[in-house]
Amino acid sequence: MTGLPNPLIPGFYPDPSVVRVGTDYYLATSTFEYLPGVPVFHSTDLSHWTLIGHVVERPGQLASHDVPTNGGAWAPTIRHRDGTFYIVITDAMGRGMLIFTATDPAGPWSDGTVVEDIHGIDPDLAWDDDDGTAYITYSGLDTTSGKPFSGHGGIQQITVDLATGKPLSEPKSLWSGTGLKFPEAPHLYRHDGYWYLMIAEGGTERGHGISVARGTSPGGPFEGGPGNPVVSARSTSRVIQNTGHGDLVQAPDGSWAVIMLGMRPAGATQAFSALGRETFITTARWEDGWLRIDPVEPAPANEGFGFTDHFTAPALSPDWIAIRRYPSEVADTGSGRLTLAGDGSTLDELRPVFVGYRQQHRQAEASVTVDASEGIGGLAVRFDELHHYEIEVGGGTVTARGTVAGLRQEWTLPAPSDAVTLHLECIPPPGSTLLDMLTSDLVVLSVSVAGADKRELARLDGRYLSQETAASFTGRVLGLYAVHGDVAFSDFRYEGIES
Ligand code: 6LW
Repeated sequence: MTGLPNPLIPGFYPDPSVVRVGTDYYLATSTFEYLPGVPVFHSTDLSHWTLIGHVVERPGQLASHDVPTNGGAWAPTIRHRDGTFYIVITDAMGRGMLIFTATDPAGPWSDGTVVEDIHGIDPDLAWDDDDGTAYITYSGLDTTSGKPFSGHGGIQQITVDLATGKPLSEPKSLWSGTGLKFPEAPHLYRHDGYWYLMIAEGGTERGHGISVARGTSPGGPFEGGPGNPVVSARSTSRVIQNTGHGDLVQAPDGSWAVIMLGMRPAGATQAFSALGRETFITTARWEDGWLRIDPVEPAPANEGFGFTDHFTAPALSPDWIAIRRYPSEVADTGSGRLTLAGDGSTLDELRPVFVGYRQQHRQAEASVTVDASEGIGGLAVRFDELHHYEIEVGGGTVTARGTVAGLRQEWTLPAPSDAVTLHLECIPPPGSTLLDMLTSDLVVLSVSVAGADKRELARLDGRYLSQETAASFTGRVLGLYAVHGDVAFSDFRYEGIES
C-alpha cells in the first residue's frame, strides 16, 4: 500500500480509531471541550477522508458546558456489528465511559449509555464471535469518580451488556506493556487463531510507542511480543514524533496498516508542535505470528491546502467548531455574512462567542473581513483560555493581543475603518542562527482595508502556542470571535503553505 498522505488527517485530530465495514472505512477522533464532538470520517481507499458527521451534536450527550480544559471527549473506539455502529469513549471529567450507537455512521448517534461504575479511559470494544460476549478493555486512569488520584490501574477489562451499560464481570487486570509509563489505548484483535492486545505505552509525549501481546482468549492471559515497543519515534530525529495510540486495519489490497497519532514538532530542536496531535498512518505486517509496524514517515499531501467560507449557507459547515457550546448557539449565518453577538465573554473565559477552524499546516495564513461598526470582535488563534493570540477591532481601534499563561501584552492603533480585513499568518522563524530558529514559527497580526495598506501590529513567538508549552491535548484553532455587540464577518480565507 503506497501513496498515502501523512498526516492522513492534519491538524488536531488525536487518538484516531478506525473500522472497516465491507469496502468502507470509518474513522473517529477525540475532541475534548470542542463541539460538535467526535468527528466521523469516511474513506474507501484509506487515503481520501471525508467528514460525514459527528457523534456529539446535541446537548446532553456529553457534560461539555463546564468541562475543564482538556476534559471532555477522550479517545473513541469505533466498531461495527450486525448493522450497528458503536463508539465507546470516555467523557473525561464529565459523564464517564459511554457507549454510542448508530445505524448510519453519519448520524444521528444515540444519547450515550454510561458504562456503570467503570472509571477508566481509552475503552476498546470487541466481541468473542464464539459466544457473542462483548469485552470492553480500557486503561485504568480514573478521570470521573472524583476520588483522589490513587495511581494508574494499567490495562483493565470487563464483559458488558452493551444495551444497558451494565458490567457483567468485575474489572480484571491484563498485560500492561513492558513497564513504560501510562499503558493505554488498548485494542483487541482476533487473527489467525490468536487474540492480540495492542496498547500504547510511554505516555503521549516524545516517549510514546506501541506494544503488542497475544493470547488464546479475549480475556487473556496475554504474553508480550518480541521487540516491544514495536514502533516508537523516541530519541529519533524523525519528522513525525510522539507516534502511538494506534488502531489496526486491513487495507483494500489485503495488506495491513496502523492508524495512530503523532506530532510534527518544529524549531531547531524539534521542540514545539503548533498543530498538536494529528492522525497518521503506517504499514504493518504479520511475521512469525507477531505484528510488525513500520516507522511513521511524512508524505506531504498535494491537495487540501485551502478553506474559504463566504457564509452563504443557512448553517455553518461542520468544519467549524466552538468551545463547550455549539457553533449554532453563537453564530447566525447566511446571505454572505456570519454574525456573532458578543455577550461580554472574552477568550479568557470558558465559553467565548467563538467559532473556529483547526490549523492544519505549520505555515498558514488566515484572513477575514470584519464589520465592527456595532461591536468588538476579531480573528484569533487559540490553544485554550490561557494561551491565545488575536487581532481585534471595534470602538475605533484595532488591537493585537498576546496571552500566554494569563500574561498579556497589547498593541493598539486607530482603526483605518469600521470595515477592515484582519490577517493572521504563521511563518517560519527568520534568521539563520540556531538561537533564531529555536522557535517553531512566528504569528504575525495585521490589518488592512480590503487587502490594501496592510499594517502589521505584532509579530509573536509561536512556541507559546504549542502543545508542549500549553501542556494541552488539543492543537491550534483559528477562529472568529465577538466580545461586545454584533460583529459581522465575511470572506473567511484559510491557506496552508506546507503540509
Ligand atoms: C487519551 C490517552 C492519552 O485518552 O491522552 O496521553 C488522552 N494519552 O490515550 C487524551 O488524548
